[in-house]
Amino acid sequence: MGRVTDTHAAPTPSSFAEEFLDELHFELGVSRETASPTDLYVALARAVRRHLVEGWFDTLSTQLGGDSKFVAYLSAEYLLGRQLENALLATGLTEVARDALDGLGLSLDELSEQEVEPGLGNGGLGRLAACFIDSLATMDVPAVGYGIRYEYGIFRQTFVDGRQVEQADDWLALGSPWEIPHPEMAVTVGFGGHTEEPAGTGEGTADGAPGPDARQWVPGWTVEAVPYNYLVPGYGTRNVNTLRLWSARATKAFNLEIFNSGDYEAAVRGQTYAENISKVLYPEDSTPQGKELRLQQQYFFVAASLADTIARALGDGDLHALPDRVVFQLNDTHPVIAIPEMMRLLVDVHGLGWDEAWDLTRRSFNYTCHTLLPEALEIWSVDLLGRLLPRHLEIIYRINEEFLASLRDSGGNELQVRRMSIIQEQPERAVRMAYLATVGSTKVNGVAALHSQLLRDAVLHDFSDLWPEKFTNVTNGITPRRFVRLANPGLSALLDETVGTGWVKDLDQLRGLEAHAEDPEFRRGFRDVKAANKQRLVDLLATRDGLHLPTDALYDVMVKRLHEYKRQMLKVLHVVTLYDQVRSGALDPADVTPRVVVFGAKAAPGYRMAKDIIALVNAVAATIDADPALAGRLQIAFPANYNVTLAEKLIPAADLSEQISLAGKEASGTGNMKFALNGALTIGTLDGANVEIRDLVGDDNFFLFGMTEPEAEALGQAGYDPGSFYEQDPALKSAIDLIASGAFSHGDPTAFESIVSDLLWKDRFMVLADYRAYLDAQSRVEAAYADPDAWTRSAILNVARSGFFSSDRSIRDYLDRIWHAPAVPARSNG
Ligand code: DL6
Repeated sequence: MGRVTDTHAAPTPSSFAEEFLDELHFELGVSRETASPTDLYVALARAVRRHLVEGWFDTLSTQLGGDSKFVAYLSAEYLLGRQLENALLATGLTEVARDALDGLGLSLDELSEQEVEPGLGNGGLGRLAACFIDSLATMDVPAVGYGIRYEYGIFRQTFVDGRQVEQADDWLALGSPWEIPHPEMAVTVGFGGHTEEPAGTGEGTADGAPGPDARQWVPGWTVEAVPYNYLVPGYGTRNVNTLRLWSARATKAFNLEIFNSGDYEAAVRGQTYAENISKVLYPEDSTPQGKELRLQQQYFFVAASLADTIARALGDGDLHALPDRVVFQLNDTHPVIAIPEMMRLLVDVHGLGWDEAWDLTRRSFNYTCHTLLPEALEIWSVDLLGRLLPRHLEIIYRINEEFLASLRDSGGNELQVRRMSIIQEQPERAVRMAYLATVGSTKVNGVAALHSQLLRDAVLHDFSDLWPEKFTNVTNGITPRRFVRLANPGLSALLDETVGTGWVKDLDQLRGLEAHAEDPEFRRGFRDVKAANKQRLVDLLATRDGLHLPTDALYDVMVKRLHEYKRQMLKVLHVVTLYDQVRSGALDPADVTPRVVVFGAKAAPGYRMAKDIIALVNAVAATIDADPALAGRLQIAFPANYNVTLAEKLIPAADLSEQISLAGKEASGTGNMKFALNGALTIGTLDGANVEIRDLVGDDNFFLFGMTEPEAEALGQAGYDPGSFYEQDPALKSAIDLIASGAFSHGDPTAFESIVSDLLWKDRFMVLADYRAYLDAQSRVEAAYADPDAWTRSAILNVARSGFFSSDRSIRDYLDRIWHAPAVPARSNG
């Protein structure tokens, strides 16, 4: 299903070819003969974008004309993936474009390969934001995604001697045909300076006098935030929403002043400093970066977005209508500085009284928490905050003072007051951003049922005792457009034939597949799709990474950021154990289920242990490759630079999805959903959304293992001793000893010492405690895989029962439980 965007005649291959050539000749200024593949891709992208613009104008005029409420989604990350195929799908132009290009002797598929994906996110959190804006557009919800246009996205990963080496992701080197810059709409953002008594600046008060609680912030320096619009087309609708990413530019006044003084070098330095703000994405996903620049980034995009939002929602209208016209969703703590910024705008700029402003602010904001790791809860030292955002710090102090006073008034004791204070005192005075978000929001949600429960019971437990009604859950979801319709055309065709085409917008319709799980003919078709997807992957990895892989094997896939809590190490120990057993003669290679273990993972550049684990995976891969005994039986494939584009090829080929984090550590996971929806069976712990996946797909169609969260917690409390697990399990001992012996490092026993000693003496995420259960579960996998019919039945049921994990459902839940913003379908003005 596409749409005819224009009121003009629907494009034909020949009219589209004309538009394409028009772009190439007149916009890019190159001839067909001299055009490079990139030129051709850019011209194609721009020709496709033309067909989004009219729907976008209609959406804007519909949404801005009425008195609808809109969602302002504030996220420091959007991991968008490639845009071209998605835009073609949304406009219904895929075949037209293909035919048009064919006619010119060009290939759509080849040109699509030219696109460099915008990697403006680290992992799950950023990809979730991308899925959400897709669903919001598809469901006609007035919404703007706000974020940062990083000049360099997530680093490109290469391996040198098996170790990760990072390269800058210069994704804008050849320009981006998808963005529309609006330098004329730049917003000025201040930093530093001091605060003082205001002198008659209350713009919002009738007489221009400052409001009663106002202070005047005199920033020390400013930058301009230039908006770049990205069009976000809905699927099967005229609606095209906006993603607005901000880019930093030095202010003209700033430059001019120094230029006039003749100090050109200083001018350039100043410009560089200002523009650094949107230069690079912080390559972290679960540890805070105590970097000033990071805080600058956060405030930069939040301040610009709030100014933009207020203008959009209210124009010159009444500020008191704010919560009825806009709802802000804080995607994790990165944008939480928006809360004091909103207070500053209302109190200092618009002259409202503090209480009134606080009421409006609290009613407008909501906060999503995405973590359970204490070290991932952002804090900012008051020193830094005071230096960079002095007025915001004052506001935070007052919010805290009033909050703590209310706690005391309602009988809270001093211990409780100290625990709940937004300001931590030790080891340094710092602002706890998750607490600020909780106090300043109407609703706080976790991202899977278990996660939301653990937020209530542990991470934010004092707050949930105080305000039980504030806490809710919205389980994450993924867009079926990108992750099934585009990524898995074979499965999509089978689904269309079997349940009709409505599933793309209403994923619950996949339930209709259940009846076919018993049909041998359907199973055969389903198996053929999987086999074709494996072939597609094998071909890709041969050209992309020079890997030679069999298709006739169990594809066992673990792709996600490299983090100890996700436990890639457990997977490594499984592979090492198989290798060890074959090597020692305990296992006949003929009894090993042919298996390709695929890893995909980036490690944060400063995360030593994660990088060591990457090196170990590559070392084990090389050793196994070199051993003829395992040829055709066991192989590790670790393609470098795992990203959205690669995920779209890997996930549809997978048989087994590895979701093996220590229970109680993965907030949700979204890869787990993508795999299930593409017919992979999960081997997993009761962690994050695995719990809901298992409930829905059925215990028989999921390989469960490992401790539960309470069991892991209890083991930790009792004093976890990994060494005792090592001593008691000969296979485990032998696998670890093999790594320690240098068998994977050319005899060098020191190469992986850090990993071995951490496992034996610390093992924070209890890899050793879950090892035996994991191996047993892998034996169950092998037994099940030996019966292709039963396996396929389970895989089909995974697909049929995963409709719940559509991000459309997540958005419906946000709308019902948090946002209360009705859909407003775009009206055609043509
Ligand atoms: O909610 C999206 C995604 C979850 O699926 C993952 O489980 C979780 O680890 C991830 N969280 C982060 C945390 N970043 N910070 N802070 O990336 O969110």
